[in-house]
Amino acid sequence: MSEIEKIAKQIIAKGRGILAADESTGTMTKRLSSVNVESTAENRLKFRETLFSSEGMKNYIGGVILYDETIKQKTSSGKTIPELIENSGSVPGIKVDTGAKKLAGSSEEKITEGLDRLRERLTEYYKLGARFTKWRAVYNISDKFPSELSIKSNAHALARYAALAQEAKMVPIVEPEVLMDGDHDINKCYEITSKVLKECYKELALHKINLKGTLLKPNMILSGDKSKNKSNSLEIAKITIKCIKENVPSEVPGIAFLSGGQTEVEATQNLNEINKINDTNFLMSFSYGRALQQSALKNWGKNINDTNNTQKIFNHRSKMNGLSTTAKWNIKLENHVSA
Ligand code: 5MM
Repeated sequence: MSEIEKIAKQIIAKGRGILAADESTGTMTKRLSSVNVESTAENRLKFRETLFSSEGMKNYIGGVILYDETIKQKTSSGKTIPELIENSGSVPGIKVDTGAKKLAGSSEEKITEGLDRLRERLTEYYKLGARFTKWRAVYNISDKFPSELSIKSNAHALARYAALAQEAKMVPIVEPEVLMDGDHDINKCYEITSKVLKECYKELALHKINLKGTLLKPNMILSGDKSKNKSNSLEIAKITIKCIKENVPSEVPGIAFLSGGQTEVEATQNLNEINKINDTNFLMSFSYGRALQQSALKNWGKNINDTNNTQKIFNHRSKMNGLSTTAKWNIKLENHVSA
């Protein structure tokens, strides 16, 4: 087994998942202002260091996705951030796209950029300690979207990124996110996500990607956030597994779902349900941003020096999600957190 194949499995081995802490400065500024904290490089580091040095990292977080600023920062004790992550047995990763921009030709849609100088940036990130990478494409659902142009051009960019990441000996996480915004039903989300995934794997094959050394980070199949017909966890789990089975080649070792605007408990419950009925060989895990950090951030915003309680909250969320990867979570466990 090659090194990247080992790493792909290691970061989402049973009981573990990924902490997506790769918010760009703009997004992080929104998150921090929501809890009335000024977005300085120092504060962004302080919050992230609080999470990365918590106990929950050791047992439940197999990988952390960093942002360019963070991977170059040092902790209060002088360690690099990748060293801090490795010390807890987790693998440092890096977001390498430079964001979703207006798609020329269909200007209400987005194309993810970042291919220019990517080879050089990947070499630098490897030296800094990154062993896996992430690139996110976004698609909106509406009567006319996503267009064929958006599906094809984003799949092409994802595949070119994945090829360069593997050339640089890092695992590419392929993240095509079909957004939850809208009033569409769950079947529409299934239909669009299927189309998007098919196109992605067509392009990945064309670019000769070793699928065993990749991970997929998709959305779960959900109805739109404004839909009147909400599905229950079992329905979500069934249709999500169906979509994955039909569109993801069996060589892909695992799926690390994004949370995409679900509440913390919804994201945990839905993944737990997926693992209860998972009849595939894919490891089914998480790569959550908001669903791992929201409550911890809220507490930290009240007092940015309250490391202890912020870590307790993060440990709890990490544990709940860790349990959901082996279908051992249940709602009663949610009452046991104390901040
Ligand atoms: C953590 O947020 C990530 C980066 O966001 P921006 O580049 O827009 O600042 C994002 O890619 C994230 O990794 C995924 O969307 C998953 O996060 P959620 O919160 O949906 O689980």
